[in-house]
Amino acid sequence: MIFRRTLIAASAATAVLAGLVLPGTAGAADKIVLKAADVHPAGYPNVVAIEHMGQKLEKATNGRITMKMFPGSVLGGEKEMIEQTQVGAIDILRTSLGPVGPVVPEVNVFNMPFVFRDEEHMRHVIDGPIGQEILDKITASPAKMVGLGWMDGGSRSLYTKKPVRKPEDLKGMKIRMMGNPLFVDTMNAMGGNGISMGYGEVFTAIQTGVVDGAENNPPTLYTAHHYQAGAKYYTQTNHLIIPEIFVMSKVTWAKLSPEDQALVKKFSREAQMEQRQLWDKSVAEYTSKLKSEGVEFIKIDNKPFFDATEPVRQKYGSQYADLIKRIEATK
Ligand code: BDP
Repeated sequence: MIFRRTLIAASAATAVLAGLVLPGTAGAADKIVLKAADVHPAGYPNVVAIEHMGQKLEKATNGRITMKMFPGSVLGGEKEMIEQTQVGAIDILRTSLGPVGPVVPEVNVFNMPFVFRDEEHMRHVIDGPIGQEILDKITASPAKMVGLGWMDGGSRSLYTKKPVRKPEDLKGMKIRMMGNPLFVDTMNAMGGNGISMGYGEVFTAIQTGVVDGAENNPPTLYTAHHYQAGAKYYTQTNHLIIPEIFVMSKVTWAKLSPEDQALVKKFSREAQMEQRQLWDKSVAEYTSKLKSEGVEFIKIDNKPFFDATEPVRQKYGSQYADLIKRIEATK
């Protein structure tokens, strides 16, 4: 009983002390620790760019706002992390736009196969008004997330246990795709069998033959070691150029002052630009590492894959015909 009373007295004292903090100086109660998360490991360009954003926030607020990064899927796969972000258990999430599609269908325009001519084109679109519109659509949707900025995810190509050069070679092959029906449709149209699966399960699935391969960019193929599970043929289909995104939980956003929100926006744009520099370096670095590990890069004419996926663009794109015209018209 005495112990209980002491505790109550102690917390009352803390409350009084908290009230004594002078205006303009940060008291313990004002401190904000942003929990950031990513499936990628420490050192990956996307993780580094978000960490730098945290350091800038810390400096600009004299240590009032800090960030703690949880890389390497320690908080779960992207689907689970999106859910945690929606309820405020994660403050900042960097995720592929793929699994955001089922939550905010409007973003699927960027998830369509061959919607961008190349990575340069994608960058111009995300940096310009269309990129901002899609971020705003996420913010305005009921998904409880604020769209902060974009990142480069390069081009996704196929990697398989047996070489693939044309759509017919994919016949009967099970290929892991990210969790979004659009991607399963894409792989089925490309000639294989699309299997929707979380990123964390792919290594074992390739190794045990549950799937015959997957698709991704070179940095992910390298850092996730999928080639070591047996997928050693990398066919340069470049079928998906999906920008990645980072978002803030609306629960967190609502707790920030307008000044803090403006800082977050400013440093988000800087993170978007910084990640790109890191990304270009990492693609070159991991491509050569993959080659030295014996991964065979197969150059192909990807037109047959482009043609095969036309029905997917029709199915998912017809409702966004104007937007697609504007994407195409972006130089
Ligand atoms: C990587 C993305 C990551 C996805 C992963 C996947 O950077 O966000 O989780 O692909 O395939 O390229 O699930």
